[in-house]
Amino acid sequence: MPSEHTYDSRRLRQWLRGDASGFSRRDLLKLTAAVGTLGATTAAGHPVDGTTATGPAAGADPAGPIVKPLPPDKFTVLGTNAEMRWSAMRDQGHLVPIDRFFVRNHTRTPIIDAGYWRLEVTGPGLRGGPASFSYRELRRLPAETITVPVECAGNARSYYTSQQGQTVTGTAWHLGAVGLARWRGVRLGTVLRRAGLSSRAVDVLPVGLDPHFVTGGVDLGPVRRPIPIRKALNDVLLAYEMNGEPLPPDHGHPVRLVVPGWIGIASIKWVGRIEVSDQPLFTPWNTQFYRLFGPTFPADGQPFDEQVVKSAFELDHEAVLPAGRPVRLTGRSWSAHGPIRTVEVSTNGGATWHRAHPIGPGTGWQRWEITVRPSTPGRTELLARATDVRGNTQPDTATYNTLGYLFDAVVRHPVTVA
Ligand SMILES: Nc1nc2c(c(=O)[nH]1)N[C@H]1C(S)=C(S)[C@@H](COP(=O)(O)O)O[C@H]1N2
Ligand SMILES: [Mo]
Repeated sequence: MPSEHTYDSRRLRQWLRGDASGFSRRDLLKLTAAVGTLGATTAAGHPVDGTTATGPAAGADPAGPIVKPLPPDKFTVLGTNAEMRWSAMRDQGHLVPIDRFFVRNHTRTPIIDAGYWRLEVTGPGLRGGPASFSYRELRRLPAETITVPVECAGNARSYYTSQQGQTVTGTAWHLGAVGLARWRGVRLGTVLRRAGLSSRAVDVLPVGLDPHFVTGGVDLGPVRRPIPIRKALNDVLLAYEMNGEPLPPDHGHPVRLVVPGWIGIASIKWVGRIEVSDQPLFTPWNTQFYRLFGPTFPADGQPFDEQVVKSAFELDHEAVLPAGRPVRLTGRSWSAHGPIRTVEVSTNGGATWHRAHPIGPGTGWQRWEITVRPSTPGRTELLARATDVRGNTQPDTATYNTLGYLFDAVVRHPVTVA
């Protein structure tokens, strides 16, 4: 079995030769000519799309793109998306509660009745014809529970601009486009095997039932991004519960994918169809978006799937800390590659660093705390830098890419000591 990276490079060569299924290089060039831009949203986070309701997804129409309440002490709304405010996580437990979990919608949350919903599994990567599963049938298959984060590839994107002075397109997230939940569901591999998986299967394409994504007047179809069969059979879950509750509408009701360690776009919500191919698949979500473009990357962009290491204080920007008194700072660090080993904190813009104390067992989603005594009144910056057990750490500068993905640098968190 080739590694994912080798597979991605081979798939890219095939795509460049025009050997593509689903979304060809010619399609992309036509689209780029028509749209003239690669961003899905403007820097201010406003979608540049119109939305069309299609198919079984179009039920009762909620007032806005997101159904659940978005109180301002828990969320910052960015276009069709809502970012978690990290101050809302202070002294919360290990999980991010649903009432503060971020939402990333390309268009809007569809209302889907689980009683009528079906999962269709189709394509030449199956031995026989298509298979179909009802919600009840899925729930009767062997269940598994995993506790993993979902994190947008563009989380922390705004710091490319505010810290590095670089122009990027896409939703201007701070650090709140991430959340850890306990997901329960059935393994994708179990469902694919029951559907009659063939040894010729190469890619698995989950397709969302939300409205088509339309940008610059071009209909890009339903939100969908292929997953190589090796990953699909390894640890991917078709989840129907989140933190012990039925999956809420905004997070993919009735069923979504959860793809551990990979960027959020892999975890397709409201999945209605899964196509199993016998050749590499292409969609705008693995050619035009969610690729690394920029001076240090190949001209046609570098594919990527995995998340990086980040840290956040459970504190608002511009918070005021009392001078000369002990202040307990809390935060969390996370890595897709293993447990967090150390977290260092600086309260003077990086001049000196101190070890934070872990709260709870060492995992890839680590709570921590540190008591500091800021003395000099005035503005300063808090910094937190995590390192995981494999030695992955947070650099001072993130590698620039035009779409602003994978910002892993240490974030400079502005506060005032008074
Ligand atoms: N069908 C569908 N799936 C989707 C999306 C979407 O817009 N439509 N957004 C993706 C992106 S970019 C992210 S980061 C995650 C966000 O999951 P959440 O909204 O549950 O936090 O869902 C992914 N799955
Ligand atoms: Mo995302």
